[in-house]
Amino acid sequence: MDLCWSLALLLSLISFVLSQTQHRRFEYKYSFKGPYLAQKDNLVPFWTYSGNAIASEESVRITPSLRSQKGQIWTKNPTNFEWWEVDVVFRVTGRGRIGADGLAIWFTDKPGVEGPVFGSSDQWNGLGVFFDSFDNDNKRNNPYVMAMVNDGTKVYDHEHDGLSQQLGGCLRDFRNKPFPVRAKIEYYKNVLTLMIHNGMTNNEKDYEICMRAENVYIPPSGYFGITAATGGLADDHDVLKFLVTSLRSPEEMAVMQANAEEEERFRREFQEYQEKTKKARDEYVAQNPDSIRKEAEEEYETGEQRELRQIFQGQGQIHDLIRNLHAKLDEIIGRQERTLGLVSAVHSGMGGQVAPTGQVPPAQVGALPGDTIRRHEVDSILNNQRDIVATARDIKNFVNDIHQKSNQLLTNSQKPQGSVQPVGYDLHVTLNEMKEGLNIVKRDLGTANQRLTSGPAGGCPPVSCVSTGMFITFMVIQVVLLIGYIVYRGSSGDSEGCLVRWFSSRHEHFH
Ligand SMILES: [Ca+2]
Ligand SMILES: [Ca+2]
Repeated sequence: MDLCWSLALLLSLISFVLSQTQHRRFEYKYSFKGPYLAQKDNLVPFWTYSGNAIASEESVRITPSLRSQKGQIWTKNPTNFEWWEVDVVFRVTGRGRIGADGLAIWFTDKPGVEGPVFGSSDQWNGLGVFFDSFDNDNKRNNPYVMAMVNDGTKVYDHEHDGLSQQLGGCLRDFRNKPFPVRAKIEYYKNVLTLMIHNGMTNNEKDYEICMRAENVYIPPSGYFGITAATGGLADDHDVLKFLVTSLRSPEEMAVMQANAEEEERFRREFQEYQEKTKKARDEYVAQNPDSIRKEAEEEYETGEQRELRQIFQGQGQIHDLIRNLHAKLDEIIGRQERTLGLVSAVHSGMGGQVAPTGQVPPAQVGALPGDTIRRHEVDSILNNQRDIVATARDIKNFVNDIHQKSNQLLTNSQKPQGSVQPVGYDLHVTLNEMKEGLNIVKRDLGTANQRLTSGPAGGCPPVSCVSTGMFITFMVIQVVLLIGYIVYRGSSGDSEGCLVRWFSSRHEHFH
């Protein structure tokens, strides 16, 4: 019986997981990407472009960076799937610190025509995702990315950058990035999600969520488009890739699989299309060998480009490190919260049992991890703090002293040279010092004298003292000897030098 239940549970779990996984298919008829984006007739397969847009092999320049330009590119056919994901890779570049006006990605019931909303017509029916470069309402909140749904009645509030009309959005600087910026828009089961890759790294996974909204209703079938406009200020708006993936729920897939021929036909067509494109590309290269050379040249970089690349690589590494740190910090915070939860659980358990209010908890509780700091620890911390405060005060006094002295020195050095004042001051100080020194000597002598008179020996200590009579006798003998020696050396000359030498040697000896 138990086995039956677990099996049933497992099966329901599997069916739940399956119901959540969507079937994805790349829709090449609603996409474009390089190389060989625009073919030799300058047309983009399955797309039409107009206005100031220019298609090249690598990208579609929706507007060049010239004033008052408008460009559009729209799919030729409406979609035959309800849910989808669009991945748009683009660059907005301009020489100005501020750019204008911006770029819009559309999904509407019919293709737009040239108009006031980022190059397309107003009062559309469907979704618009705007990359608004210019701050019209001067709220310092641009470049801004936002999504707006319109049922064909609303007029876009250009003056306030559509702030009150948006479904959601985020502040992102998408201009002048080292790598292309990417936007991923997913519309699945009436949930709209917008993810932005800010173009600071070359890592395709660096998407961040910009907005998400539920209960979003737009036409089930429509046209994809991308338009742009410039104003008084201008940017290049270049789209490198526009990739559409259809998303089908397992129920829809079940219906589709019943019609397996349809799927097989799509697969065959896509294969043929890829082969045809490759052939056309090869032909083009055969006719224009210069294009290959140009690509090879682009592999070389100038010193400036290299420096920039290195800076961005370094920045990318820092970015990665910060992200790792962030993850670790989150982990630590998680652990801490778990620990705190455990501790509070233990605490509340103990509190209920042994620590009634108003009573000192027993010592046992002190051993628990949730215990607070104890009295003697508090005392020791307080004592330490007092010591630190006292030391700090000493240091402060010392510093004040030094400050005063240095001030004195400074005032002295600032006084004009040649005046009598500094000399007088020095003299004064020296005199004072001498006076003080003399005082110290006097005091020391006084103390020594006192000690001698009050000492237990009374007079001379018995060993090292010589009586006055003995000393005088010794001196007399020495003088006599000295005179005798001088008389003796007088005849041989140079008595003076010898006398000095002898005297100094005696002197040392005496000491
Ligand atoms: Ca604007
Ligand atoms: Ca604004």
